[in-house]
Amino acid sequence: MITNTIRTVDAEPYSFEFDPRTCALLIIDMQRDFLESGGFGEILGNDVSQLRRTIEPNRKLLAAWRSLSLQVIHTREGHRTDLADLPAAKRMRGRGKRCIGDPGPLGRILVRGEAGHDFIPELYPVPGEPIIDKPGKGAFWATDLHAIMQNRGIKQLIVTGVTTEVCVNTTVREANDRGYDCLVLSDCVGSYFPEFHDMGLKMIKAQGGIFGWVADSTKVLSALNGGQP
Ligand code: TIU
Repeated sequence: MITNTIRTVDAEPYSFEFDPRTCALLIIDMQRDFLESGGFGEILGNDVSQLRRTIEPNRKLLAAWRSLSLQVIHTREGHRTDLADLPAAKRMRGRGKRCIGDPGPLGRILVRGEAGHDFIPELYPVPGEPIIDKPGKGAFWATDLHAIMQNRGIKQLIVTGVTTEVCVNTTVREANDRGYDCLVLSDCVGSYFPEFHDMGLKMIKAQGGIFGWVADSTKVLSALNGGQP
């Protein structure tokens, strides 16, 4: 049974305090298209193994969060089967042989309902955890995330998922401008580019936490456990 006791996470640039009842775990785009061979990420020329180190810390954190019946929200990047919500600019970007909507080893690339669009099995949502289907990089744009957060009394987010400098950073910036606090977990977010990952985290916590806070998941687990590791 979780209480309204304020928890304190040892974070940068300073401690992150949260009320577990009004702080949701937001897991961004842990989809087969980004984390498995044959998906969108690999088709763009990336090494998906760079992202797979995030799976185990996310799995542990999600298990702890669920065991306390705290709020979890999952997001997925993808498009309608008719691609009516896919801007031509996004489709053509990269000038690759295969584009979003084309067939690939995991089905049509980044299209809703296809195998690659689905969540990785290790972090599959359970009933009661909202799934936000987003057509863009940010989780607030063209989605009902803000309404769901308001309806559920969510004031703060602990953010994990992929990729650090693309969908995670875009979402944190969107959340910041809507008045939400974000704590981003360094071991639970990942990029295909280690240097972008490092800089993506620095951009969040610089200037007194211009967009939010950064810590690793062990610090959150310890805060949930009353300060014990
Ligand atoms: N390409 C890349 O790094 N990311 C994306 O396209 N989407 C997300 O970050 N989810």
